[in-house]
Amino acid sequence: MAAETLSTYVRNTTGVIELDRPKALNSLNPEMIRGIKEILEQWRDDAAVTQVLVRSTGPKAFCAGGDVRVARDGVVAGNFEETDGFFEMEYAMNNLIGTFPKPYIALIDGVAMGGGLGISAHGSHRIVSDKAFAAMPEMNIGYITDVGLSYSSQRMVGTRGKPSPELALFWATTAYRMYAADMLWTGLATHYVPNITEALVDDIIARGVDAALADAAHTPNGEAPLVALAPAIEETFAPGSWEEIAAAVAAHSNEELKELVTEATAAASPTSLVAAVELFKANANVADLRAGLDNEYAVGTYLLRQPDFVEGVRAVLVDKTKDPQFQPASVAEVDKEAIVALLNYGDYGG
Ligand code: QUE
Repeated sequence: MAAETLSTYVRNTTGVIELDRPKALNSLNPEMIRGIKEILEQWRDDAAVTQVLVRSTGPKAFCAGGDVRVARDGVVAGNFEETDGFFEMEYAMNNLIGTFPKPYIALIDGVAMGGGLGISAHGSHRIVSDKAFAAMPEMNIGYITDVGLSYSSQRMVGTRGKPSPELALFWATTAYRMYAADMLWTGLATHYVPNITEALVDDIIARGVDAALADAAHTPNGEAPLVALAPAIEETFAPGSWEEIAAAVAAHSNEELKELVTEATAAASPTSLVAAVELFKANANVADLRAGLDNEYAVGTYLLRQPDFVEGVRAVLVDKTKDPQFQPASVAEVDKEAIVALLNYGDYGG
């Protein structure tokens, strides 16, 4: 693997994937995605590789997402075939991780958003540090929660001991930042190591991930912030429509939730919010991760062709003016039926 933004190599019997694009917070460009996909296909069937470790070379970010600036350029140029192909390859890589037959270990030692969760959350070992946080902010760029997370987030169990589709939908529509304690409680993370060091990496490679974690893993101090918020979230983020959710939040006695949701969705694409609710409804009932990714692809390729994606990436990442003019501008005007028609609702009865 020669791409300068990614290094892959085998140490002892560990396949190591290093993200090395620090100026873009390791956001995944097509070369990086292709490189990860191809090396995983090789290591999956290579008996000399017993586990895979993915990490960042830099101290700041694990991975801030997919390179949506490149995707936006493709859309602006009318190059939909290439842009669709980018997402198709990324989702194939996510499914490869979700079905990987060996330990797949992600060292989440910094920001993990969007595509960064797609290369970590489907693995068997998601190790988070005090520098880790996780968010899905796609509603701010006219897109939806993808890379398999609209499927897997609804099924995660965590130390809480049960999944919560409502909490998952809350997380995916508000860009709420989960830090280590929230990630362990909800199941996004499996292990907590306050300070991830080279010694930990060396130990994982020398003795295997489970032996290393038996010594290094800790329990976070204090309660996860979501413990207190979860009851109100579960009373309001029931799968219905975004309008029902917004009305339930507005009528709820929990002022903290009301404020948080109002503020978080003020600059969100109305089309994204409607699409996210439908996508989560559909992906609550599909058979497997691949079917969940197929639904994301169907809605995602549709959204790339709507005005909000180009406008959202412009306002958030290109010009950074944070003033997106989304169209339609209200949830009531969104063509929900066009989105519903794209989705496989599995065995969902409603
Ligand atoms: C939504 C997103 C992304 C985002 C912000 C959003 C995303 C992404 C980045 C990002 C952040 C910093 C960088 C960079 C990219 O931000 O996918 O190159 O330096 O990659 O609201 O989906």
